[in-house]
Amino acid sequence: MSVVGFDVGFMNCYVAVARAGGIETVANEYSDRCTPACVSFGPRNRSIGAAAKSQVVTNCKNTVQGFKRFHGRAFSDPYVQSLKNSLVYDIAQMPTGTTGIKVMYMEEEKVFSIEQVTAMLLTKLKETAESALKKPVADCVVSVTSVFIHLPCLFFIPTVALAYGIYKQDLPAPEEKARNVVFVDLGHSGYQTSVCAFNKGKLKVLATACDQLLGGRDFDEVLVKHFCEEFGKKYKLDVKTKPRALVRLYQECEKLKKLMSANSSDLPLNIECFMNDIDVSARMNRGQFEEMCVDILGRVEPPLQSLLEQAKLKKEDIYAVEIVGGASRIPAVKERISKFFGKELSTTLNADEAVARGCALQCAILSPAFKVREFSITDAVPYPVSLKWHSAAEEGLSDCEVFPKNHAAPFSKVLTFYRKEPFSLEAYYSSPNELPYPDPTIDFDSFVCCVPSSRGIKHVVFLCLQTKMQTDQDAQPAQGDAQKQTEDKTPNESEEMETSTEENKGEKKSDQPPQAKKAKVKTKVLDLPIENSPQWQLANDMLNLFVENEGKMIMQDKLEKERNDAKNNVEEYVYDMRDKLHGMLEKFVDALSLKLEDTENWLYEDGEDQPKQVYIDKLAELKKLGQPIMDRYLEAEERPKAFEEMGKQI
Ligand code: ATP
Ligand code: K
Ligand code: MG
Repeated sequence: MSVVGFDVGFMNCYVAVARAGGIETVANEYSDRCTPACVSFGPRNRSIGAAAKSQVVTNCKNTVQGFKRFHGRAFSDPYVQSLKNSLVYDIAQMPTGTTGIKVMYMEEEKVFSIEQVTAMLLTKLKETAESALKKPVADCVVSVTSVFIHLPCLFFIPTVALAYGIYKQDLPAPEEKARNVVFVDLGHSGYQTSVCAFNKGKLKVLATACDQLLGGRDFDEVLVKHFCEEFGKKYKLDVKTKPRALVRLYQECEKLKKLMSANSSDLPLNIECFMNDIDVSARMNRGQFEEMCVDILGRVEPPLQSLLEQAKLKKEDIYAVEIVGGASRIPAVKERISKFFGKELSTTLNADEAVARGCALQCAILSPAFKVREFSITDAVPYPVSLKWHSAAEEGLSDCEVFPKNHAAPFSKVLTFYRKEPFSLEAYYSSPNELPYPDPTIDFDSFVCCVPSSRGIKHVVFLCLQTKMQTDQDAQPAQGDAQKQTEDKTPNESEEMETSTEENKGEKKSDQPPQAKKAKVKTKVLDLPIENSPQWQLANDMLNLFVENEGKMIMQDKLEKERNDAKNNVEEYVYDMRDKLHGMLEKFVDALSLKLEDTENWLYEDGEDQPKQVYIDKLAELKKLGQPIMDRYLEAEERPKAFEEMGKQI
């Protein structure tokens, strides 16, 4: 059984695998542990990862990067609309209303949904994992940002914190005062922070805060904007009109930004043949850069402030501040975080690989194939959840907040309703305006379940918030999943509803509602199917279609690769044999050398683009001529040796 963690970043992806010896980040076919989140479409195949990134400039209209931000967003979402003009590739509305990506693929215009493009990337990451493990991926954990509230997984598993907690040897004992550690991840697109309390074998998320629209990209954009203006004045170039030039400028600005992290002196930016055959050049230093980024830098502190307020902690209560994510390397960012907490920052975790490693660890914990040191994780509910139901007396709707912000999760609560009639319960996010996608056009997902009528009047509903691994596509908490309880009381506002939390130790007991103990009461246990009004959840038939199409595209890529390999074999043979003909095979040359020359020309003309079999046949044809020569050569080589041998024997 193979256990894998994927960090699917906005810009960079990492793959970590769990092995007997521990967690290991694995490299792709270019011996690079970082795989760019990039997919490129061509007339015959797709390229994914590093191969796609190399086409960002040459095939810019059909090379897609930075697509993570479209997840769960309507095409009409103002944020998506605001991005439309700054993208070099086209986006389009999917029939379901979500955002799709429009490209030329196999010489046809195609629109792929954001899920499909992400699946393509995952196909590549899976291949990377499988070639490292030499077996198929059985289980995996994929990182998502804490703002992916539409997903059935519901919670942000604090993977980075997990990676920290499991390896730290000196955590306080369970009965001692917990150690509070702040984690900061500043990636390319998002800024996520959390504060966690650690004891030996235990981690509790106290609070999370994020700025989902702050990342390294914003710093690149400041530079791009600046140089567009400068080149406009200096060279009279309107960079924004040329997608290719714009893409190159983004690449160069990102490089410059990284250089400025290491170097505070004046640095050059040179691009040859940038636009209209003009070479451009400019200079910048860290001081100027920081001045230009002052607004962006001002967004570093608010989430940190919010963490302390939510967790009711003072700066002195924080033991350490751990930073990860590529953009956390920007000196001004580090300076601000460090100044805010009044302490040196720690870099215990690998800034690039921590998330993938944490995912692999989480996967190992969840997988029965691995034994990981006992470690308990209590996550925090990032957005409060409420329940709504029609009260029995037809007095209208009742509701109550069952899981307030930062409530522990996974967690199960037992709610008791006294009803004869069937009724429905609807779960929803209590404060829609606090949700990360403040899009007025979206009616937020709600989860409804119908409780059927029963002969008795007492209904006990288990409400579970969980981060358990599910094979089922439904976000349907089975009763057996009830995992945890405390003495927590939910406010009881309605007469017919009584809420309490019950002792459920292990799965066996939780299968049986507590009433079962009383002999007179007959208990019927039902799984209540949850109807999700999934704005953006893929319907099953759609999902199947996508899976099928992905399979076809994988096959197409494979065929194209085989075709190219077959072509390369012909080419290689031509060069190899020609070398030999001038060397060791010289005396055996006959028609072959002409044939080789013909074939070489053919490769650049009619043979440029042929089906695989044509190349295979061509190679066989050449070998038919070449092999006897090789044989004769070998024979001639062997003959004197054989005589020598014979001589010795005589
Ligand atoms: P996200 O987490 O938002 O999905 P990601 O995981 O792809 O994005 P990372 O790989 O953590 O992002 O970080 C990439 C960002 O970090 C890019 O903006 C990159 O330019 C920036 N970065 C990397 N190294 C440095 C450096 N030395 N100085 C400044 N910025 C850097
Ligand atoms: K990353
Ligand atoms: Mg990241």
